[in-house]
Amino acid sequence: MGVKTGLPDPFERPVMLQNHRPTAELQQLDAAHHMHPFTHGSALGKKGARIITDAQGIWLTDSEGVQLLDAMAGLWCVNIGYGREELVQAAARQMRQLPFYNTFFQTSHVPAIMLAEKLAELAPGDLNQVFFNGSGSDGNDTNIRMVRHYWAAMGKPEKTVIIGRWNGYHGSTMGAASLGGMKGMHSQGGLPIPDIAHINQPDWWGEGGDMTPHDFGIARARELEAKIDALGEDRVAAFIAEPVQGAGGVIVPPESYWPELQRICDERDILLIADEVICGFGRTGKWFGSETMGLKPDIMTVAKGITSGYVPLGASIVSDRIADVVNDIGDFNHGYTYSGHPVGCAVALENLRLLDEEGIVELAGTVIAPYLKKQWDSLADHPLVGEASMVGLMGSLALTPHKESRAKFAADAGTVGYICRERSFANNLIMRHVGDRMVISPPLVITEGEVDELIIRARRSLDEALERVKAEGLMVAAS
Ligand code: PXG
Repeated sequence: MGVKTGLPDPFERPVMLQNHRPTAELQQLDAAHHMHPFTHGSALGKKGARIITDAQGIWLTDSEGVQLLDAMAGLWCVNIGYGREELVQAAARQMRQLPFYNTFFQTSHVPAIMLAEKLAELAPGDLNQVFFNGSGSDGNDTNIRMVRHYWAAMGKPEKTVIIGRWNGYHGSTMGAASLGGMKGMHSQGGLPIPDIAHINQPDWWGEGGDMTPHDFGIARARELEAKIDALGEDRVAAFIAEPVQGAGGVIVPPESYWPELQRICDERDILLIADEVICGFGRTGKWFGSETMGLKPDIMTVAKGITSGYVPLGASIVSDRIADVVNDIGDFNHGYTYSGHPVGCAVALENLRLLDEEGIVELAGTVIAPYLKKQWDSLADHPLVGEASMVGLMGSLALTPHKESRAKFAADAGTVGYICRERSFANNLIMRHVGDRMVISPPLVITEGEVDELIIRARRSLDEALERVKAEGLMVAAS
């Protein structure tokens, strides 16, 4: 029934295939009633969605009983892997005891208190106070309001502009999508909101031209300085960035980049918001991307890996410097019904306990990440691959028709990436494409044997994609 992986069967229990309607019927109902995010709905309706029914470890099973290697950890979030009964029990216990209570009107509850303490302990520096959100997007909306409120409380109400980066991703709400630099998102629904600005990303492979990576990293960081000068320092509240861009294609900045940005933020009194929604909780090989990349944020946005995706939860982890002012000035008129949801907090606590006590983050960073990097780097010799990058357990391949010149394809961006992604799905490997970059972010619990299997499937997918790209006459560089 399942596809042979060459590995021991990762399932400890039989795959349940009989508990749902036939695939075609499910696809029909999906097309009729379910609107998918970031999807051309009617095109998907014609093709039919792949329906996932079951998961264990790093393996998914679809409605036809086929096993897929999930090299994306769901959506960059299932850090602990699928099927951890301890998280199920934590949720069930909490639902029985206190399924919901709010934290608005001078009340609190044990899971929120314990999780806030744990996050303060894990987070670097003086990031000691926590505002709970439901997701990464509404976390970044919290941050917009909090930093503007902070500066107003400091007697500088004109410091409202927040600078983000083109091709950065911070979520899908009006505020978060405005902070992000996805032009396809800005073109729908009247974005960006006022007082948001953007600078260019540190993508040396794609945009570095003849510069060395070092010089390019410095130049891209200094765009922040130039933007602050152009806007006026007294207008700029904060700079927001992912320590390593995820949704933008796993863009690993040159080493010179973050130290220079940190210098600029410090010298110009600009708050630094690190969006750790993907990078947090072990993804980069340490607990937070800020540690891996050496930055000292004033606020960190976290979500996804905080619960390993088992239930939704997000948080803004805030420095004492900001939180003390916000707490003192009066009411902060902001919050969500599900801020600090007890079930989310209970699952997060159990998830963080396991990541910590089982040494999952430690092992991922010191053993699995170097092994994955070595194997992933071996794909750089493939004729379709220009650059292989990997930080911790997030990696990308830049596809190119001509390695030496780092050329882009003449075909529309994403045409070749999509072909490679289709071949990858055909080989039962979930590997995404972002334009013409292939990206992975497997669960932290992936084993060395499973890494080998991932690489075998990725290479096979690249081979098949190359064949098709050549056959369709697409192996042509843009002029
Ligand atoms: N910040 C970052 C850095 C993210 O990656 C968000 C904020 C928003 O989080 P929520 O929980 O509101 O989705 C994200 C989300 C993709 C993809 O295609 C990436 C995300 C979400 C959906 C798709 O890579 N990241």
